[in-house]
Amino acid sequence: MKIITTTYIALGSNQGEKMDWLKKAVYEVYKAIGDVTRVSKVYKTPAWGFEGDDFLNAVIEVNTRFSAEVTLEKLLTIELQLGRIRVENIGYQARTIDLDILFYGNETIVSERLTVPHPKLIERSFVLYPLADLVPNLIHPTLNKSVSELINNCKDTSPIEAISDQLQHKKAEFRQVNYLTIEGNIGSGKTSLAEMIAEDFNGKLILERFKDNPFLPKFYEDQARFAFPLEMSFLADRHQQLMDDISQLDLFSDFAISDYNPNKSLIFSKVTLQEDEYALYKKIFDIMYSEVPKPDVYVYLYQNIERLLRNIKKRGREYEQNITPDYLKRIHDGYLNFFKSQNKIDVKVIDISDLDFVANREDYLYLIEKISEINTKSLR
Ligand code: PH2
Ligand code: MG
Ligand code: MG
Repeated sequence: MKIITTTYIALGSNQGEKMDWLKKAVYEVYKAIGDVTRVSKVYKTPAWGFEGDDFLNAVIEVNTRFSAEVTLEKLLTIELQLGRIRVENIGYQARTIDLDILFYGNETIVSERLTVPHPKLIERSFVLYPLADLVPNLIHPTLNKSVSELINNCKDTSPIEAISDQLQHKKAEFRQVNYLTIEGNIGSGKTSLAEMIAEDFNGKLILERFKDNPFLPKFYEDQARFAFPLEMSFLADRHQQLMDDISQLDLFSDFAISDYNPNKSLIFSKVTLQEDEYALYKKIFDIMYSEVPKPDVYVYLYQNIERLLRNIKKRGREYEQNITPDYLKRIHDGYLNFFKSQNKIDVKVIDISDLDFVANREDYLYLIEKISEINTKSLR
């Protein structure tokens, strides 16, 4: 999972309802790129480098999981959405909205499409002043000067004045419960989603440890022979881990989020074990889990088999590559049957077959909203 990078983006408009364009841009950046954590004052500035209407300029701080290149791509899309028309080869033009990456973490990037930090940043007071509202002490990674120092060295003397109208920051909201579980079939993306939510909303992440289970590769080779030791081994591991994690819930996290639930053991065992083996297994399970805390909210991500297989291929764990569509189907049916047979836990199935919450932030925001709705209801 890509970690979050803080980027500073310059906004400029000198056409139409300029303030509205800036506000719309903040919202679109929030939806497509990441939380807009802080906003500068808005400045009125004369057109710099060409004859044209005055500008409104501002800078926003954005936390994003997208690379600088993808961020640029998404900014260009937003410019188009907000009615920007570009005519090639005639220099600067009036625009409803211009969105430029100033800094991206402390990276320096020089490619055909993109130069970061923005090469003209140091010449422009309409960029440096709003930037200094947010990060006066930020050091330019190649010039080794702070934004304040860059202002002192800047030769741009054009007038610049903050207006009274202001932008608002915009962050994703999430209604938490104490303990949330994200479940799903193999390759559904449950771990990615749990990681993203934990990171964005200060949750304690409880991830299934699966890589070090020595029976798993063997099981995918010979299911009949290795199903029972595999399930027993998962049972022991999950129990120990969950007891450790839950008992240590730290004071600094607001809630706990896991990418599995112990019941998963039953679901998989029902699929993989012989009937008599399963009966024995269930007995042990019930003894072990009678005291373990249950999640307040339990989400099941439903993904279609075709995309599960694609995801499994893409992440490339060797021992998973022989998983068959039929096995995935049986696991999925196993989950659904289990949910039907349970009246104690309240499971919410969310269909994600048309979503890509890693590539599209709007899909992620949709999921957050959905899960928050569940939280409200289940708390009533
Ligand atoms: N952007 C430009 C060229 N000139 N002048 C002002 N005042 N504000 C801008 O944002 C601006 C400009 C090219 O992007
Ligand atoms: Mg520009
Ligand atoms: Mg631009």
